[in-house]
Amino acid sequence: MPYRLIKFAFSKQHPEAAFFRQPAQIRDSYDAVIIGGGGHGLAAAYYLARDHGITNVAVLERGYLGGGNTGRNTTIIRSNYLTPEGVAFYDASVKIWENLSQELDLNLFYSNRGHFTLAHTESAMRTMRWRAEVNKQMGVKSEVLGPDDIQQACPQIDLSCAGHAPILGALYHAPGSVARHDGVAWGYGRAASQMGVEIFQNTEVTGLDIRGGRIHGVQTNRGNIKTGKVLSAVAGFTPRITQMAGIRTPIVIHPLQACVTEPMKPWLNTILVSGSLHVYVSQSSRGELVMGAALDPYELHSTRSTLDFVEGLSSHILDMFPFLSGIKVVRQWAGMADMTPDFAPIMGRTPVAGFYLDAGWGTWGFKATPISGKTMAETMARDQEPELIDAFRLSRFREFELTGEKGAAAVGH
Ligand code: FAD
Ligand code: PYC
Repeated sequence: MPYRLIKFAFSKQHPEAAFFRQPAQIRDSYDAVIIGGGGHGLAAAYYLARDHGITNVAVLERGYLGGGNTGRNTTIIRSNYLTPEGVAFYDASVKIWENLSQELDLNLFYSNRGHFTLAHTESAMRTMRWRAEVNKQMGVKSEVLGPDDIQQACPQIDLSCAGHAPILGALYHAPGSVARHDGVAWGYGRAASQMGVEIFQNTEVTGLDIRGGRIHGVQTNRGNIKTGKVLSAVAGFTPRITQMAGIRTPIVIHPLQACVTEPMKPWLNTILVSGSLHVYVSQSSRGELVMGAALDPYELHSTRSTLDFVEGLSSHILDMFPFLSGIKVVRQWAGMADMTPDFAPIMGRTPVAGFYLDAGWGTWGFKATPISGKTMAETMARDQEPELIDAFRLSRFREFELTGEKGAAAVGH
């Protein structure tokens, strides 16, 4: 071990700046309180400060930053959605992602790989053509490719999938990328903190002070805070917070599991998703294969992992890549996905004045982190949603105006 490191460890002075300020005391009041220190909550805090000059903000996180779905996801970033509203929204996010490392001055390992959604049936091919056309109309690079192109991009794949489900083609989306998930939370947190935002970990919101149809503050395990603006950005915990607010949403929570293998030499340059086999895979910068599958099929507020999941996933991955049979899965985990009936998020104002909701991110919200932070900050600052998120308003459910993204939101739905 280098002498300098030993000296540093035993020194009483550790000059490295903390990643972000952690004030010992929570103040009695703030201009805005954000519940949830995941990517979305921290990004909203950052854009509130950067774009709207609102810096008297507290972010309250019941655990540690990025410890929710932000630090549990498989980091796929893309904008090849099905509805024009979805494509425009996620494309705006991709554009921010492209320069986010520079903006936050932190290497987020943003890595452009290209994204293949494999089609094994004629009806899946039809959806791919549909998505490609919508994407092209919106200026987003997506096209339908045939089996030869897939084989060329990924020579290791068995296109017959062990004869179970031969691959007929794919939707190829050149902007498809991956990034380092926890870095995103830390990057936004640090940048927000540098502008004056206060971040409190181990601080849980336990109640909301709502009187006369308006928010007046929050109760926490560390005392009460007065504020006229509250954002709930708590993903899998959303039903608990909306219950405190007396608001009904159609969100239900399902576990979503994922796993990684031991590291291998780089061989997979692209992101591959198979809707029919219900699996997806990419290779991380550390060489691990990052893999996931469809949602667990029942509602559950839990982050437990199951053997069923790795068994099912492994058998389908081996259909595509039989040569992986000797490779070990070294870690698995789960998050709580806040699912909406139309697979689109819920963003904006609510029936409680000053209480804003950023939820319904299910299996698809990591890629939206930058644009959701930006648009929710604007909504809070102006008390009015930007047009970009109009299709995601809560009232769409009672208006029967759903934003149907089921065919594009993730795998195997
Ligand atoms: P979170 O990161 O969950 O943050 C919410 C925070 O709120 C948590 O830290 C929680 O502790 C805190 N909190 C909750 N209640 C309270 C309270 N009462 N008081 C204070 N704090 C509270 N999306 C993609 O785009 N691409 C993918 O490849 C992808 N893969 C996924 C794979 C898995 C296995 C999972 C689980 C999800 C995946 N997602 C993916 C979805 C994505 O992870 C989420 O939609 C996104 O991370 C949500 O971010 P968030 O900041 O809203 O929520
Ligand atoms: O949103 O692309 C996605 C995704 C893939 C797996 C989970 N979410």
